[in-house]
Amino acid sequence: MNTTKSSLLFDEAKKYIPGGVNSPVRAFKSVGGNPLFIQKGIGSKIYDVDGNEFVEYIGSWGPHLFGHNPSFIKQALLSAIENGTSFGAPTELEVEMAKLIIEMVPSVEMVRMVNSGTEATMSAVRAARGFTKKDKFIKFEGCYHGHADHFLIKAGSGALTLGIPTSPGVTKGNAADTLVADYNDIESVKKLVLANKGEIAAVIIEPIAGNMGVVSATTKFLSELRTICNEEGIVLIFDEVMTGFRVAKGGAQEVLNIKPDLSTFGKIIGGGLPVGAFGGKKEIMEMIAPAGPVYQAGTLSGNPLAMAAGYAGLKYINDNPSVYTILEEKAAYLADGFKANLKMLNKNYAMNRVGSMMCMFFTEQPVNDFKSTILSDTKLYGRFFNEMLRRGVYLAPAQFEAVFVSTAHSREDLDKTINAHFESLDTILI
Ligand code: KE4
Repeated sequence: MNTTKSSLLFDEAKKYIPGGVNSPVRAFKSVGGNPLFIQKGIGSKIYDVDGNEFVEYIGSWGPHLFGHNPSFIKQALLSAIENGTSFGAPTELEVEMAKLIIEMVPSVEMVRMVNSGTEATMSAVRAARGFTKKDKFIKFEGCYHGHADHFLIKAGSGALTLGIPTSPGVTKGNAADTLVADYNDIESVKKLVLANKGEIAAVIIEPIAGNMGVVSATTKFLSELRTICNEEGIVLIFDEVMTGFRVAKGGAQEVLNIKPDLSTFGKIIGGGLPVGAFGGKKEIMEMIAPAGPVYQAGTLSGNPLAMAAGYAGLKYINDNPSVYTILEEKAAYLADGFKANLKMLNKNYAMNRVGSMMCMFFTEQPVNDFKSTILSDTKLYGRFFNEMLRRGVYLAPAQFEAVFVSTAHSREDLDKTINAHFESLDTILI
């Protein structure tokens, strides 16, 4: 596979951009080799600057539920741009977008648009602190909520992949209000609540974690968490930046049937443009300026282009809920193919899947929390990733991420991936 142009571009990029990339996980650091510079994406395929074609499963880390550049999102953007790009003033589409999110996610009574998942989660925690007048909050080891200082404590995704769970630059003061519990372990939550009685504003959790690979919280754990939050006056925040509109129309909270007080969104609601959102109970959201005293703002929040792309995607989902049946069929077919391969290779690697997001771990133990996920052999994952790349399949360049199946992945794409999966494992497991 010729990757000359990508290598030259990467050498140049490293002179001007930290690590040559604008987000760490793109740098292929944990899988080895150099990142590929992408020229374009169409449907289930991406093409790099050397002309290589890949069936890809990153989907821009989640936004592309319908594959790259679906016509209805592209058309929405082309017509929106005729009116300009951004006004810094309210527009009708922002109202329609808020109404649609509220219609699709019953726990959301009010919503504020922002420009990234990080902005959504940091704003949700601030809203909870303003509402409860308490400072501390609980997160879970292995969950990633973006790069705001107080989240970079035992985080997931890139922070985990790069082995820097607690980042330099995060002050002791900031970290002091962040309490870290163990995912799917209600006793660890109870201990923190007891030790910090009356001081905890919020619990934030990925109800289906996608940043330590894919690991779902159990409904038992979440319902016990819900009860504790009710009893203690703690705001329960579901970080659905990845799972929102991914695993179901109503997100993970629909699949797991637990109602949070606040939810955060991103990725799919932007259709590939920078968008995040946080929303939930009216009494909490009305704390947000200018309705209330909790300040939160953003120059490009709700901007017309991002709203056009995001609204087109959400409206398509709302009008075609069969999207999730299609995604389930495709993802199940892929997972079954992987499982058949593992059987033939006499390997019992853990595989977790919820709808169209899944992860295969290089450990034969079940993976249901952070402690089990880090048993994965990340070096072997790196070799697997590169073998798949050589065979024209582009997976996440890190073990602690998710594979995203889109409606654009054809049976041919899936068969190609299943064959490449067998050959790649057969090659590295000799
Ligand atoms: P952004 O600030 O990157 O838009 O969103 C942060 C975020 C918050 N919450 C969850 C559950 C998330 O998954 C994310 C971001 N996801 C990672 C992928 N694992 C982004 C990829 C990257 O950092 O480049």
